[in-house]
Amino acid sequence: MNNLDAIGHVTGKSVYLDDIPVLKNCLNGFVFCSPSAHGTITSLDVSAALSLPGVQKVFTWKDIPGKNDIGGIIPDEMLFAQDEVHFMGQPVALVVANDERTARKAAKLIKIEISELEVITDPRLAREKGLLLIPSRTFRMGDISGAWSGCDHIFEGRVESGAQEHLYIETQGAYAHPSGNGGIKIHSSTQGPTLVQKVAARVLSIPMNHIEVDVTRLGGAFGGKEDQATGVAVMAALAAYMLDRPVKITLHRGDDMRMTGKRHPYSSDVKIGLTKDLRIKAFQAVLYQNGGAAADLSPAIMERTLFHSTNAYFIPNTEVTVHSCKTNLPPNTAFRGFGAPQGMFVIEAAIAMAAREMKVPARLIQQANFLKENDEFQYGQKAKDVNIGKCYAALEKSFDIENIEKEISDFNAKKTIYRKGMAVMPVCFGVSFTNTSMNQARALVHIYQDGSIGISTGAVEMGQGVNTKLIQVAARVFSVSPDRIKIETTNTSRVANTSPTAASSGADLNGNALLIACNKLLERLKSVAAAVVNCSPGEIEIRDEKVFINGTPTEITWEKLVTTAFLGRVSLSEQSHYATPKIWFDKSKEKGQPFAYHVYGTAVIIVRLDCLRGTYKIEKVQMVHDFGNSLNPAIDMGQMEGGIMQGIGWMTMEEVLFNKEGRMLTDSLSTYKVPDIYSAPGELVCQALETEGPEPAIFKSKAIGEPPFMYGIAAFFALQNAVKAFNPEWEPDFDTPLTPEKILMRLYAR
Ligand code: LUZ
Ligand code: MOS
Repeated sequence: MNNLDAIGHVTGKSVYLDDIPVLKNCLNGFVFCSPSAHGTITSLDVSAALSLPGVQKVFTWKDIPGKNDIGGIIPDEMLFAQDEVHFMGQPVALVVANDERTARKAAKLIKIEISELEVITDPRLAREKGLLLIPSRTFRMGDISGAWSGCDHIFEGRVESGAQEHLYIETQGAYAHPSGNGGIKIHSSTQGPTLVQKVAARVLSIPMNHIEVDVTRLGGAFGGKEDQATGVAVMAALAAYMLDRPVKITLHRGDDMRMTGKRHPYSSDVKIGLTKDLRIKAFQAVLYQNGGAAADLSPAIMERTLFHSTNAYFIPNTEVTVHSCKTNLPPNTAFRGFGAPQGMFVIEAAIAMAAREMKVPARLIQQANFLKENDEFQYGQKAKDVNIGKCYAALEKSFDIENIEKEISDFNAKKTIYRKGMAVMPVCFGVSFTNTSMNQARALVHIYQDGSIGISTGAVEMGQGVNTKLIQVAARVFSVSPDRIKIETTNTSRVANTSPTAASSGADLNGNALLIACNKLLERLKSVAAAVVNCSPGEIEIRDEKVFINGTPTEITWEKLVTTAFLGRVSLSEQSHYATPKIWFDKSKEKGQPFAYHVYGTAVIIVRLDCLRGTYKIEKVQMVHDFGNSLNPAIDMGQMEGGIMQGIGWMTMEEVLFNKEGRMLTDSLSTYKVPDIYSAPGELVCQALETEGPEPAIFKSKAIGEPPFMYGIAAFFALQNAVKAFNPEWEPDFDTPLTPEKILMRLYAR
């Protein structure tokens, strides 16, 4: 089945937040932000802005009826700065005017005086000064201090990974209006409608039932709207509530880039110990997470970094610590992979260090240490249905790695201005929110009298195709045409207390909840049919919109059955609840079974480097990926291609820069380079590993959102290998992104 949004998207008919017709008298808000990254506000004068004709109100923290707190996990983030500012771009005030231009103009008239304080952008420096967002955490297994003596080789090094801008096509925005009986309705471009509802209630000091959040679809999110859509939505709600008028806020691209957090940069120290036979005996790492000025989702991201710090390997003795450091940058946040890519880059860098010194291809070290069935992860879970070895073997076979390696070294031996490089990236990604309580979902299904079906869940469509997958689930259970089914907007009044659509688990959680509701309705309809034809419900089947008895078709159509049920006063609505079974985690021991299952796969990337210019081309990406039993191969392949491209972008060209004063230097598309069509791989081949798929995955179709992102890490090591082939004297360092500029310096480094 095609993505049901495809036609709407290409014809421009899909409705996004900015396409929702607003009510008469709608006002526009513009956010006034801190011009300084750290300081004490000594004066704030909004009088000139307020007196500009067309300006209705300038909101500051003083106008908040409830709590000035929008923190998602811990209460450390204000809606509007109060006494101090902690990052450049931090909201200080909201100007609300009759139109956006006026609001923007008025914001320029606001006078703020700030007594500057020291700006810290380096996470290591922050830690030295004791600036941590939350207490540090360590995952341990085996005996790390005793393990070194058993190693034949020990290597140490430093690893840096950079930030990444989400660059969702649709910027952050919200539209709120009074909805009667003291309520507020918020249309928000958020992955987490319930979080918006909860925080708006807290800030306005009204109960959650007075706030309705509605989401049609997002123009991309990638994690950037899991937590960070909340601020803008709550500002719109505040203004709508206080002024009793509709209010809309849409961030311009530059403002969005300056105000919102990115993927966390990490700076890490790593030590790895191996035996002669390439077995990794010991792995120790200390990671400094650059959290920005407030916790946001950093605690959860830190946790996922710890879970994935050994990637797809079994390492008997490990000790990994993450410090979540408070700096004067926008609060860094969720981004596809959620800390896992950063953790995996560290272990892969350590393997690359070892490979170089031991003069073997890194892939042999990777291969010698792959997880096997029932191996224990450092967090206590036993690895099940492990197929990393199978993925690698399939890749080796279809790709003929050894032969390609030889071709590449022959090519490099010709010493043209080009060099080629290759690298392999295995991936093991745990599926479930690491916070066990978030792994729950609900669905509401109505069958209408005419046989059409309406579905509400907590899933937010953001281009990933979850709505199409949900339709497939219902169509399969009822055995009706997908045309009969409509997915409603995601709305907190219809489906309450939802988890954000995140952690690659939107289809699993909401799909399983939907499955339960549909099955209940199906059983009920079967009983109705059984009563009509005088048999037992067990003999009834509904197939292709017809009722069958013991395999024989009857005259009863789907529509007739539904009408009969309705006239018989049988309920045609169902609401259901799903909670992922068997998962748990004990934080006091840092052990448990946090994931419903793991996704495995292996990719290889070949690059061709122009050693005169430092520019490069990704020649080929080939991978073997375990999709389980894919519910929608077209959608899953789209996620695969998009994910790997985004991963390659993070590793090679997307460079977020802040200066010492905490000013973002890459706040537009002329200074922040993302992959375009010219950066796409010359060839991309994805082979599906045929597996049965795990039970908790919806119809055994494995989660696809995040795992492919990490294949992109191979691009970094492939480029490194190409540079080494040109400049053998170069001592490789591990500092992403490996931009053409950085490559050029390394090509000629002595
Ligand atoms: N969000 C979250 C996530 O709140 N918890 C998670 O474990 C997670 N994992 C991946 C992406 N988003
Ligand atoms: Mo996410 S990084 O919002 O799954």
